[in-house]
Amino acid sequence: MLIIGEKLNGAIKSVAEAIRNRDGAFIRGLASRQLDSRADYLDICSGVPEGDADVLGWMIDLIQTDHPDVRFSLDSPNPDTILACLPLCKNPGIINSVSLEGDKIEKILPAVSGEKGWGVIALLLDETGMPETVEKRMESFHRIVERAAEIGVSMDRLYFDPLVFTVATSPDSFLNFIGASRKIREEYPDAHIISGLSNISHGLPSRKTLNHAFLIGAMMNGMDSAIMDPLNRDMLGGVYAAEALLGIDEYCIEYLSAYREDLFGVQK
Ligand code: THG
Repeated sequence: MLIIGEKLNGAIKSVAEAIRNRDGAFIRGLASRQLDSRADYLDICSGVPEGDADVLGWMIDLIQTDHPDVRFSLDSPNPDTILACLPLCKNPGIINSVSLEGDKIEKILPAVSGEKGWGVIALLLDETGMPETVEKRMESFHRIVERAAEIGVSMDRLYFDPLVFTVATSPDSFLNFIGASRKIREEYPDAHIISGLSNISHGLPSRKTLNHAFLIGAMMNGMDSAIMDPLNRDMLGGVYAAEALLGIDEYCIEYLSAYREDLFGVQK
């Protein structure tokens, strides 16, 4: 499972404050802790419309100084921000995200087609707004696959986010998510499927309980990457446990090694 650490996001109050004060030590600490908890990529999102690219550029420089091998997930609604940050990254990362909304796909896919190693998260979203059915998601999926092929971005570089809404008001939310995941996997067995874990529980109490159930359920139905909090020990444990159950962690080697490193935070 590809783990994208979600913590460096201006939507989190303490991070917003650190960004406002340009508190480098706070940002560097969060980066190091997530990498120690086996995050493969660090999502960075400023959470502000003004000076978005400056904030991300500041974070990239800070974190790369400590961790020259770090890979970023550039998370911005503004394609120009993403394009401005791309050349600042020493290592190929992931773009978060494109969709069929606006001109993102047309701006970003051509720019990354020649950039070796860069991945792209593609939301299964079109001009008509949030998808309510599996069919709508699949329509977007096929259009994105086709456009990416024309531009020269291969399937293995795309991470499809089927989108999930809170189960508080969308009772079919999870079922639609896994419905789309399964169909994608039927058509392309190696396709990458990704999601954030927190939208499912919006407006409900004990969100981590639902997020955890979502993580396991989604993994059992083809999700192979997630934007998540690797510092949440239960959640990280869930990743390793699900991989062991799915038989993709042969002899539980990764599970055992994470346990030995005390990444699950349980008593030995
Ligand atoms: N898909 C894509 N990108 C995304 C999302 C997605 N980017 C944003 C979001 N969803 C994922 N990022 C976050 C970042 C922070 C939190 C939730 C989602 C958050 N974190 C809590 C905190 O740090 O305080 C802790 C949560 C926990 O302990 O589990 O709320 O869906 N493509």
